Amino acid sequence: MKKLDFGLYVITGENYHPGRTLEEVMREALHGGADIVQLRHKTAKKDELLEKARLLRRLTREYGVPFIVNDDPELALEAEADGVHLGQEDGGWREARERLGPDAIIGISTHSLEQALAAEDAGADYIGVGPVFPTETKPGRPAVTLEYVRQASRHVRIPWVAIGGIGPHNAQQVLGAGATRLCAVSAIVGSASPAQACRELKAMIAAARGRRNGQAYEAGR
Ligand code: 3NM
Repeated sequence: MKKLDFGLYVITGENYHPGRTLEEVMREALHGGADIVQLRHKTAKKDELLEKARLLRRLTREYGVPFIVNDDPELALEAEADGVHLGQEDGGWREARERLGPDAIIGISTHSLEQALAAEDAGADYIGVGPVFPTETKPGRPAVTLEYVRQASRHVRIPWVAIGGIGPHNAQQVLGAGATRLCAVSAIVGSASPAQACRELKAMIAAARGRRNGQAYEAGR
């Protein structure tokens, strides 16, 4: 059984803080505590993607965290990634599992509880729940609001991560709605200090988990 034990999920995106490189921002993010990393670069061509994937594979190995590739099971294989993340439009979940094998991590984006339950049935290892807030990183996709986060916290049994417009300024609301894992792109890679942004989010996740365990403990007495 795969153990997916992450709190903070960082996706590369394409818009780093001015003057910064992918390697710099992701090294900082890892240094600041990113627990899992995904390469998502919608405009890069195949060789450029492979080069970025190899760089991230090297960095994530150095820090001992899983590395996921967006959309492309073949690229995941070629770059020796730990898995692939697929959107609703990408479909091909079963094909990805067949291609990558039982040990690969397969994540699926979901935008409703119905999609979440279908992804669970399809054998996803984790799902994304979002976009919680409107975000320019995924334009045109309406926000699912905190309501879907609340539903996920009640009904989803596999690991799920809240995503979309989340940063240190609003993470508390998302954690308050029941999330225990957060994913961010712009709040981290667009920050002047990705390491600091990660540390802040990790501290908030840890505090929320602590409160929850405390409550469960008290409720159980
Ligand atoms: N997927 P930011 S929202 C890549 O809801 C992505 O499935 C989403 O970027 C989903 O942290 C999103 O900059 C963008 O808002 C997240």
